[in-house]
Amino acid sequence: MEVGRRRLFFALPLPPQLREALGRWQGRLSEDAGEGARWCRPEGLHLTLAFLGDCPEEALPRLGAVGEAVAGRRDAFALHTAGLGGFPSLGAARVLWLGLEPSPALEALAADLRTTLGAAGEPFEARPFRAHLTLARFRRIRSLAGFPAPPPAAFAADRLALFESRPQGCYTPLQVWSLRT
Ligand code: 2AM
Repeated sequence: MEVGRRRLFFALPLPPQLREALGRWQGRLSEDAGEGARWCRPEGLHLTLAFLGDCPEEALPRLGAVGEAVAGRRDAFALHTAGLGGFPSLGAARVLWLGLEPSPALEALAADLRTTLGAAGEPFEARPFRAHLTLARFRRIRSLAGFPAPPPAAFAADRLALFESRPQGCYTPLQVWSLRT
């Protein structure tokens, strides 16, 4: 990446209890997953809403204004984890993720954020929003169909964050805004 550029994305940070529970589950499953699995660090687990990619340093204040505006008009809501899924599929996966029960509030938040980014002229990855929590990536495509899912959990979606993606899969929130309570 060029000097002065940062790899950024907007996401919901997960509460510590859920990150810890998912980290314990990752630890139990890591032996069964065999070679070539890269488990996402529990401290950086997140739900991506909009992926921005490499951005110039000067974009940070503008992106901060977008995050602040969107968070300031959206109410916090509850989310519920669902079953495991994979990209491209659970039977032939390069990415293992945890799904979420359908949430109109989550869809509305992602749509508001993306519309606001578009109106501000900030480019983002245009792939349709598909809510998931990535747990692991695999060097080779493999079937994960037999994997036991983590127990279902409810958590509060009450913060929006601008994250930076750093080398070695390290995801760090740079700015965090509370949703309305
Ligand atoms: P993923 O976990 O499903 O790959 C940081 O890379 C975050 O942004 C990850 O959660 C990643 O989703 C998401 N993301 C979305 N589009 C991306 C892209 N084109 N390249 C890298 N990450 C992307």
